[in-house]
Amino acid sequence: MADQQDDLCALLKDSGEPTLERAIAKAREEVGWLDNVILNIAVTGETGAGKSSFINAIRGLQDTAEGAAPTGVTETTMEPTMYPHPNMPNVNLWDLPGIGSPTFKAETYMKEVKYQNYDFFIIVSASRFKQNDITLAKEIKKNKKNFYFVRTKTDLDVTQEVKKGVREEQTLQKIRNNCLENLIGTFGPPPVFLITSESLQRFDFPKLVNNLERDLPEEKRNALVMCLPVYSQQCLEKKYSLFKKLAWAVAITSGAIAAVPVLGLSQACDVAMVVSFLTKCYYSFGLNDRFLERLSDRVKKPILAMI
Ligand SMILES: Nc1nc2c(ncn2[C@@H]2O[C@H](COP(=O)(O)OP(=O)(O)O)[C@@H](O)[C@H]2O)c(=O)[nH]1
Ligand SMILES: [Mg+2]
Repeated sequence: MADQQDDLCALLKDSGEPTLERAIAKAREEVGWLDNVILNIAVTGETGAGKSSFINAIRGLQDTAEGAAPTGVTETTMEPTMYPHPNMPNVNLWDLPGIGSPTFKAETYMKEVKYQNYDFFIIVSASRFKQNDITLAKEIKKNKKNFYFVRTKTDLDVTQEVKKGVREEQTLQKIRNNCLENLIGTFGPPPVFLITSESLQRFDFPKLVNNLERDLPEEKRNALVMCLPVYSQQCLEKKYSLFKKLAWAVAITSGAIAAVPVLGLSQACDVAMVVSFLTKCYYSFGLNDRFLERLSDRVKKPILAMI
């Protein structure tokens, strides 16, 4: 009993609220979004630009994994294709056909792809951004949505230039200038993020995520942090603070439900909520077999030696 009292006091302290009622109300608000928040990310660009590879990387899937978006293929379906996140079914990545194809003319593109369904747009190119990309960005802006220019396959340029004796930093600066040349007159200096879907921790992907987090409302920002694969220590730390913040809320809410005086039901609710939360932690931190196997391959250590 004394232990329970101590636990309750600790939970109240974490909540920052003066009374249990207020703490429960706040906790309910905090966890309410967990199962309900919806995040729709649109990825658009020419065929071959690297849309499908980027979508797979964000979903933490290798291109050959079951359920991965097919890569290196000439697109035949000319309509938006939805790829739900494997661990967060309310987070969807949308592979959109490039602007300017006969079916998707620049003027009607936004309407055709049902722009209002997406939280933001990633405009992907493996080279310079072209007039169609600029037209699209203008349309997105006109419709009060955010867009981000993402330059893919940066790893290939860097490797090629290193062979000629050019340092990585110089190559990155050259690509950045090259991309900005086309865009700067139209948008001021728009952020362009240089990435490689082969390895998200390299180049500007962390910066892109910081920008997305800055622009998204809190619940969607949390969903983004939760769903991204662990690609860096900073990413791991963000996940850690998010789950830590949520842990007290889940503890209080599940405890409050357990106080409902309906025989049998209270415990069922309590356990289901805690299990659902722990399952989210498990996948978000990449503790499932598939992620551990990939990590083990990358660091060249057996799984048991990493734990
Ligand atoms: N090295 C490297 N290859 C990439 C990258 N992104 C895509 N690719 C490759 O480029 C080709 C086309 O990519 P894909 O994602 O299918 O392009 P999409 O047509 O825009 O969906 C595939 O063979 C990918 O493996 C990247 O960042 N780095
Ligand atoms: Mg594709």
